[in-house]
Amino acid sequence: MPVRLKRKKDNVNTSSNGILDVAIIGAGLTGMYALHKLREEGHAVRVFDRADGVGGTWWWNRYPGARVDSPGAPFYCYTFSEDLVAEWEWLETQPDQPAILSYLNHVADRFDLRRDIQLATSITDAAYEEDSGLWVLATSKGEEVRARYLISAVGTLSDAYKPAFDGLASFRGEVYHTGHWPQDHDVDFTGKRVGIIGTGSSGVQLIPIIAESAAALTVFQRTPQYVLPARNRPLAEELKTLAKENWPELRERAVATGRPLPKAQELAVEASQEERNAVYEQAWLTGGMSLRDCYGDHMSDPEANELVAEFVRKKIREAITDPDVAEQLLPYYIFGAKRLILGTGYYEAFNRDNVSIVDVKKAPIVCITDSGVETSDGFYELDVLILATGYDAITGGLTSLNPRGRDGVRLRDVWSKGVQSYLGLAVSGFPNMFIMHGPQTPAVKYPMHLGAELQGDWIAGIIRHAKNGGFDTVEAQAAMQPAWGKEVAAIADRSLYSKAESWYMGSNIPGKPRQFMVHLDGPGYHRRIHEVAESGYEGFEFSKADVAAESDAYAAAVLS
Ligand code: NA7
Repeated sequence: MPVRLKRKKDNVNTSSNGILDVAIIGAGLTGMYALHKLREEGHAVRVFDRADGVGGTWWWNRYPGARVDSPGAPFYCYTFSEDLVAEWEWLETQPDQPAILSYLNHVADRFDLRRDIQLATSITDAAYEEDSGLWVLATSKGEEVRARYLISAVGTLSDAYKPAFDGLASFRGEVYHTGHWPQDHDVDFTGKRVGIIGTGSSGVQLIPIIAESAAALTVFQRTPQYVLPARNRPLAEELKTLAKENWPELRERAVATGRPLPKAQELAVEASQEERNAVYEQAWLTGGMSLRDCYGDHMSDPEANELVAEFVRKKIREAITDPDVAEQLLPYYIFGAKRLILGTGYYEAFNRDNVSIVDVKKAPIVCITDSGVETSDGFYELDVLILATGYDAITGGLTSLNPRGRDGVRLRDVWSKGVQSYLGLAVSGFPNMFIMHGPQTPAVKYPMHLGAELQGDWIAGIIRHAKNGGFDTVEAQAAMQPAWGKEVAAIADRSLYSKAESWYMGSNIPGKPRQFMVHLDGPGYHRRIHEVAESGYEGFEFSKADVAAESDAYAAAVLS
């Protein structure tokens, strides 16, 4: 029988030398929920985050204009506590970054999370110690932390991607990445010549704001986007009341269908042109993701997809006065296959005299010099250069840590030809490590907080199962991984999401294996992991650690 280590209560979570039950990397919305849940289960838990505050991506993305660009309030929030829902007032339909960050800070206080969150601390190494069955972590503060379980809650969009442009370091002006926006001062664009590379969500949100004060703004665009009007506005009282009064039912529907409110069942291809146009116009006026969601076949039937895509192109042509500029902004790939973007005044910004667009697909960026950007057909002198170039999405946060599993094998090597996992939650060879919102899960295609809660509950369940059985080690069986990979790929192949270059596929990062990384059936995914739990965790191996080694490790840690 393994010896349960006795710990002095006050030693747990305060000393970096104590053995934790669970170490969590990341104090964003997933890590905060995992902390709450696992602590409720009686575990000694500590969260580490490199930032100076909680909030994960909402801590870092402080660029002007950053706001929720998925279905927003009152549903972009934690769902597990009716009291929390009742007491929090959302003011706008698409809350901005300060509003989301203040909500997450409220959650940290409300559930007394801060005492177990260690900020301004990067985890610089994570290695599984075979003999003891513990994870040994090194921190940027020079500490060594030992934990039975390791949870990666590093976020899907946390590893900022800076393309390796020749000469970038030589640029003498200001350089910012949207994902690492300055925390300590506002960036003033007044009267400056600003260049921005990238027109994903971050670029699209930022561009109209810079345009208002910059002397000149040059937008370096590689791929045009489908930008839908966000139409952020005060949140209607009726919707606030509906949400607060019906939360359990709405939550239940969101678990079952991925949406708290019913989804349109009508098909675009079956509607008459007149009907369809009326529906599209109304959805365009309503804003948010209404246009995508106004028919049920946009993301499954190429014909329906082209109908809605052409409607957006028509709107872009109408919004932009110069037809040549409009032409450059027209997207011709599957609508929604790259993440749809919600913008405010984006297309209109290109009607301003101080805004110009440069197509870097036609004339690629050759280098950055000390004074600007050189493309194959021109030079653009700049005072400020903004990289809105996105993230090594979904896997980058974890592969940049590159944990070492059994036999010192590195995760990056295991995933060098593509992600392998079981349920997207665990990787064979990496016992006692769980991944939240990682690859091969619905992370970015399911209500974020709800997905974090369901995964957090599942992880708490498997840890409880191991503990009750007297097991120290839980590991995904290698044989389960290929089938899981096929299951995720088959769902992607049936949809239109996998039919374009996007960060869902890893195609934004040179050299990254192309593989559709998102499980597209959120409700099905959560039913599936629930069934695995019900079966007694089929596909996982539970074992006991070497007790002597564990005791030695504990003694060494306590004595050091
Ligand atoms: P995204 O959506 O990944 O957008 C990155 C943008 O940067 C996109 O337009 C890219 O063009 C462009 N990019 C990337 N590398 C280059 C190079 N080398 N040259 C030119 N252009 C480049 O990141 P965001 O931060 O905007 O948004 C990420 C998510 O965060 C978003 O979905 C929201 O949820 C919030 P490409 O399209 O790849 O041709």
